Order: sequence, then structure tokens, then C-alpha cells
Amino acid sequence: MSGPKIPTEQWAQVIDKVGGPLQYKKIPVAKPGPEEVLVNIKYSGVCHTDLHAVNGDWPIPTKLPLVGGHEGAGIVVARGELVTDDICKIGEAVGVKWLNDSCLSCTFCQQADEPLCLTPKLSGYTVDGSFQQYAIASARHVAHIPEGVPLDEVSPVLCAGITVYKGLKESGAKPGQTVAIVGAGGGLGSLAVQYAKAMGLHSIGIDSGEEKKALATKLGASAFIDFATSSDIVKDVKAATKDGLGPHAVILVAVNEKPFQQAAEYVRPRGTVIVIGLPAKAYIRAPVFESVLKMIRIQASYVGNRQDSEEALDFFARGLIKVPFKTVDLKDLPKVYELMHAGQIAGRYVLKMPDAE
Ligand code: 8ID
Ligand code: ZN
Repeated sequence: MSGPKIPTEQWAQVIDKVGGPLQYKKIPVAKPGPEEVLVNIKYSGVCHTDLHAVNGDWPIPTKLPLVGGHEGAGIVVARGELVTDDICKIGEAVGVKWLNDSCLSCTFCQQADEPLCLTPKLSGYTVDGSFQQYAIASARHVAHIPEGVPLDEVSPVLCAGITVYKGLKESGAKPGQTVAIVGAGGGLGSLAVQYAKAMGLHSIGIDSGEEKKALATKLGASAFIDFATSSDIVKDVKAATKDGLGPHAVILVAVNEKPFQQAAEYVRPRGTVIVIGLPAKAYIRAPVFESVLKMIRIQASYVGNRQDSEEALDFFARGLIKVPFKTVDLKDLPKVYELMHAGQIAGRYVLKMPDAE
């Protein structure tokens, strides 16, 4: 299948070892395998997961050298011989997500629990991701971006949006109920506040600083609690709910262990704590006595399957989600990591590839 002319070399951000440094350099453009597509990435969001990967925060090692990134939005420019038009077309706008590929045959894939696949490929972690101009992804796993959607603004939906939308669904919170979003001013949190609103939920934002407070409030949080200045988070979160009994669900998207050890104390009886954030070496903790007497549920949630991805993108295409983002060039990724490490990013940073208009 012929498509646009593809260069043999491209710009990428690469690390050779855990801890970096990042090297902005030219590397070869890979060729798609039989069931893969080559995507000319135009924009890529930067997720805190990418920084965890550089820092070697998690027990699973990354591939090395590694091109990070898993919120890549671009155009399909080549495909393998087994990819037909009904799977993915040349010229189509697609997203390269965290789940780059799954086997589609294991017991979990068969039940549409693709994130639980026993042999997954993870973009920007076990395979090269979207911090390069041309990325490879499984044709059956790329997200199909609806027509007319801006590729810069939509890129953070490809991980942050899908993940929080899935987490909110898993929480079982119903329209009219209240969820607490812990990390509400960050990349995932700022989208969680909006998906919650679009799903008919009230939300309480928890994060720190005036900028994040203003952002969470503007995006729809009905209350904001500053974790750095509150003298009693548990009391303040409960007090922010109408009847003082606490939120029906808590969505944990912070990158700090402490809130993972507090949420069970303020979630409402029969409520659900959804664990999404992945701070290094952290443990979830809950008091047994109170948890039993309140019959609470603690559940983890991990990205989303292809259906969740389509639904999360559809919310965006309908104008229900506005991504708060700033754009910088691919070469400026180190600056983004610095700000992220310092907790100074309200919303998301999006990288612009050298050939994006
Ligand atoms: O599938 C998954 N489970 C999944 C998918 C995508 C991302 C998990 N993640 C993980 C990332 O690896 C990361 O650990 O979710 C976490 C959040 O990612 P992010 O939204 O990209 O990070 P961010 O933009 O840095 O936002 C984190 C926010 O948490 C706040 C910070 O101020 C920041 O705004 N925060 C912190 I640090 N401590 C807090 C606390 N004690 C807190 N907010 C409330 N209370
Ligand atoms: Zn991510």
C-alpha cells in the first residue's frame, strides 16, 4: 500500500539508561510489521508515567534505549500487509496509546480486559513511544480520532482522558453523587473533574496552590481543598459534601503516597476508592475497623480498553472536555520533566513535533 513519502531518519527524545539524560537526536524510522501501522506523530502529551519510566520508579524495567511517550496523536502513513481499510486507513488520524498492543487471545483479552493482557506491549515503556516523529503501533489498538478534532488538544485524552473516564466508570458513582478527585490540578485530575461533570457527578478537587485551585474550579469542581494548607483533610473532605458523610467515590490520581492512606477514612459508607496514581514504592493503607463498618470498596483501575478509548474520545468530540494544555517543541521535553518533578504543571504539556503545523 503506497502512502506519503517517509524519511529514513527522524527526530526523537531518547534515553540510554535509567535516570537519563534525555538525548534529542536523529534515529532511524522503523518499518511496521504485518499487523502494525506507522504513525506520523504530530503532537504528544507528556504524562507523569513518562517521568516514572525515566526515573525507573516501578518494578518492571523499561526497554533501553527508550523513546518515551504514550499520548501520541498523528496520521497513519504506512501499514503492514495484513492491515486492511476496515482496521485502519492510510491518512487516518489515530492515537498511539499506552496499550500499544495486546494479544487479543488470552483469557483477559477475550473478555475485553485488554489492559490485563498477559503479553502486552506498552508505548514508551516496553516499546518505543510517541516522543518521536514516526511511531509504530498495533493497527488493532490505535485509537481512532474523530474527524475535525484538533490533534494537539486531543493528545492528552489518549492516556489521561481514557484512564480517568474508565476509573469513574469503575467507581460506580451515579449521576447526582459526589466524587473526590485527588490530584485535581494535574494532567489526569484536570480531565477527571470534567469527565465527572459530563457524567452528572459533583466533584471535590484536592490539590495545592492558587493556580490549580482556579483551574479545578473553572473546570467544574464544586469545592477545592488544598492538601498543603488543610490541617485536617479527612474533616474538610467530608464537610465539602452536602450531608457531611463524605464522597461516594474517591479517584486517586496523585503522585504521593499519603492520600492513598487517607482516602478510606473520608469515603462515604458503601463508597469506593479508585486507585489510579502510581507513586514509586507506595502502599495503599486503610483502617480495618472503619473500612468494615463502612463497607467500603477499594479498587484499582488501569488505563482502558478499546471501547473505553472510543467513548472517552467521543466525550471530547462532543465538546464536553476542554484540555487545559500548553504546547512546547519536542526538543524542550527536559523542561517539561523539570516542571512536572516540581509539581508545577497545572493541566498538561503537549509536545509539538518538528513537522507539525
Ligand atoms: O492506568 C493508570 N492507573 C494510570 C494511567 C496514567 C497515569 C496511572 N497514571 C499515573 C501516573 O503514572 C502518575 O503516577 O497517575 C499519576 C498521575 O499522573 P499525571 O496526572 O500525569 O501527574 P501530574 O500531572 O503530575 O499530576 C499529579 C497531581 O497530584 C498532585 C500534584 O500537585 C499534581 O497536580 N498531588 C500530589 I504530588 N500530592 C497530592 C496530595 N497529597 C496531590 N494532590 C492531592 N493530594
Ligand atoms: Zn499516561
